[in-house]
Amino acid sequence: MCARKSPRIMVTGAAGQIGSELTLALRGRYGNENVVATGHKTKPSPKLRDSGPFEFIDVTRRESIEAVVDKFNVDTIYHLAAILSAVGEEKPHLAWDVNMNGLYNILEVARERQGVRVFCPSSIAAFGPETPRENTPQETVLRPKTMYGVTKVAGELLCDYYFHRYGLDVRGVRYPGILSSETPPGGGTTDYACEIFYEAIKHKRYTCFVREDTVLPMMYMPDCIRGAIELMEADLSQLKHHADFNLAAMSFSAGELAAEIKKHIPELICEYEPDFRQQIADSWPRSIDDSAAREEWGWKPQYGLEAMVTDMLENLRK
Ligand code: AKB
Repeated sequence: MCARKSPRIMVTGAAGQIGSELTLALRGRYGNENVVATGHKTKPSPKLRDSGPFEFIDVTRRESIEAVVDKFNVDTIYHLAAILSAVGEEKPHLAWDVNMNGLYNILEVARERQGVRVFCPSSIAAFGPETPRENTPQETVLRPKTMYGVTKVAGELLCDYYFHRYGLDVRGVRYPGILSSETPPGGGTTDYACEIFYEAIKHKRYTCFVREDTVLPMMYMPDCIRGAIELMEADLSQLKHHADFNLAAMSFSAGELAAEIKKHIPELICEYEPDFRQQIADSWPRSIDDSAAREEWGWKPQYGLEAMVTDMLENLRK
């Protein structure tokens, strides 16, 4: 029996919250030398830098993507480089440039080389205030009110266009807020759910920038990574959707999260001072129907609130 050829992977945004852990998981699965991590300005952690190739690129410049894809003979791109919702509201032009022109360049580089596959995450930010907020369906109103959300909807449509028009195998999920202990998130609305852990351990006090009763869908990093890899390994012929799979794991309010952490750190004091991010959070779903992902490629989350909090605190204390 001949061994299956390992994919040759490039990860953009590899120094970011998801990228840093996804790159290591991909290297563990497919071999260190088969996964090239790329970043823009953020310096890679020693773990990332020393475990395999790392290159600096700017996704808004197509030549810089092409150089790495050709140098490493890349056949699969996990495109994570993006500006998130909160920074996107402060810098909407930058968000459009990085998220839209960056994605367009990635898709064009993949199209021109034929056979290059792409993973591009979307987000719950693709939804808006007119979308049903409970158990948000796969097929529903997509009228986001943030620039980040606009780029996510347009990105989903662009990816689907490339699939139907050029046969490009491009896949993606609508991620909820992601919780992780390795690299802090930056510039998102769901960042409070990570920040509270760091502050609870360091200062036993946290001022949360959304109201206590704010409920959002969330996911723990091991599920987030498994979701990306499982979708990319799924049989294409089984997929009816491509770049827009709803994906869910758990939903909780900021107050419920603080209460769960307090079970481990009883001295924790959490206060609530909502800022401009409250309005963004209020425009997003509270829970997600991910039955299409379950049916088409067998998605099943493993972590709920309790298990995630226990594991996060254990990792952060290490
Ligand atoms: C953000 O808060 O902007 C992101 C997201 C939900 O896509 N974490």
